[in-house]
Amino acid sequence: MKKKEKAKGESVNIQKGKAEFLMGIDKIEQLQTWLNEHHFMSGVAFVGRSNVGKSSLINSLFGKSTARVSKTPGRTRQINIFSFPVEDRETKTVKQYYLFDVPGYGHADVSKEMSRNWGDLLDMFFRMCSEKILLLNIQDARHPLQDSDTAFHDYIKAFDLETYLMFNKIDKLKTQSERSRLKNITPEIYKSFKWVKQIHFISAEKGDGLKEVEAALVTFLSRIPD
Ligand SMILES: Nc1nc2c(ncn2[C@@H]2O[C@H](COP(=O)(O)OP(=O)(O)OP(=O)(O)O)[C@@H](O)[C@H]2O)c(=O)[nH]1
Ligand SMILES: [Mg+2]
Repeated sequence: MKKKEKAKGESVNIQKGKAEFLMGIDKIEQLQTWLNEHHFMSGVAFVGRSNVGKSSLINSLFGKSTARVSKTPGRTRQINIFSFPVEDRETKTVKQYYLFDVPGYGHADVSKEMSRNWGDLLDMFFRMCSEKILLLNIQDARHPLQDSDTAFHDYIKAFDLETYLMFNKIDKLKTQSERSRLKNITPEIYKSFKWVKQIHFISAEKGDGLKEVEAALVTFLSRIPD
């Protein structure tokens, strides 16, 4: 039985290069309307500090040039919504899900007004998105648990969303001791952040750990009842 389940899990995958950009939303009212109209949506949201590699990870998982990768931090100023297909090669079915590229938090270089708007947007988003949304929190492997990361976790714990933590840019960890220092903090994270169900060590650029992330993502999605 176990073997059969595993085999099925392996036959499900994201269809590469088929994610479709639907819209970028930066106004609260527009977001509320969209969320109301898509009440039964399921999918995945990518959230993290500016410049940690959210858009790069999206591109690696869903196909090149799905999201725009920035040269300057804080470029993603709106919630970008995409749809993407997941195929089950065994049953030959394809299902559509939503993907949300959420503006980075903790960017110091923005005006008060803009950062208030971000806060309001995120509030609306997290209040209205359901347990059908998986939250992927991306952090920089070289700088884990920055103040804004812990502040973000403090903030989202009330929403009770299943969350997976991605430590990205592990290709930049050059020494064994840097790597083991990062691995050593994981028990503490599971203990302090109960909503974090998985931790992955990845490189969106070099590809490390991405197969496991894709498998975890499609497993989460295939568990959601229709
Ligand atoms: N070395 C390395 N660089 C990466 C990796 N992932 C992303 N980068 C680089 O980090 C920079 C920021 O990447 P983005 O994907 O735009 O980051 P983001 O989180 O979407 O940034 P904002 O949209 O501004 O919040 C780019 O220069 C990427 O090329 C990685 O795994 N390794
Ligand atoms: Mg981005």
